[in-house]
Amino acid sequence: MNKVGVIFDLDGVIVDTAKYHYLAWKELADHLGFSFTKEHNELLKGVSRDRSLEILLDIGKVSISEADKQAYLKSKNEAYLKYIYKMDDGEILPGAEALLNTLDKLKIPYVLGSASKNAPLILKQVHLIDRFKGIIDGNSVNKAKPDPEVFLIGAQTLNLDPKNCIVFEDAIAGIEAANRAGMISVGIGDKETLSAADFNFSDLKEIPENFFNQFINQ
Ligand code: B16
Ligand code: MG
Repeated sequence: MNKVGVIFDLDGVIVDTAKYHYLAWKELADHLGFSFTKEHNELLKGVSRDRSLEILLDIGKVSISEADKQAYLKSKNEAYLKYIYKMDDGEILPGAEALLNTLDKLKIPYVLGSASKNAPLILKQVHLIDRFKGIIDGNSVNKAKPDPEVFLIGAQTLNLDPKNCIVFEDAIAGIEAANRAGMISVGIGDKETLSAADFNFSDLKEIPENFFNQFINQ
């Protein structure tokens, strides 16, 4: 029996929702009167919603009350959801479905480990929700990545030792979380940016089917 399992990050690995986060955060920055660029948006990848707002306010050098923060978190999410409701299967990133098919064939179980509180909705929109053995998301954790909590709950859901879990991640904070959890980390995206990962691929299409052979039946 296989002793390994996989934990997938969502944004940047299975789908690209960063572009919608960008549009929604930009709307808020415009409202607050400062510019928020795509480069700024890079800083928010893999970061929790609350922390993203803190970073955005730092960029604009804006200080607001706790009540306003809560109101802006709500309005930003409402703006973001307008884009999410328009998503469909066409937005699944190249190679993702083929990789899930490979894992099914190899009988390697997989769960989601995302910072997003919208993860179940996004997976529903792209019709992938029924494929995952479990969804661990921003609603399931107390501590955001780079804390390993989300992935450690993922290992429990898979009923596997952390060292036998392979994490696919596109964000520095996510790779750090996987490494701190004692898991096998796979960086998806820029190799230099994700140099702390155990393995690197520019996208999921690049992963050869025999990649998993080194971990199974050992
Ligand atoms: P939400 P991931 C993360 O998703 C995004 O990369 C990050 O930009 C976002 O702030 C975070 O989810 C929270 O998302 O506002 O939907 O709860 O990469 O961990 O799948
Ligand atoms: Mg991500």
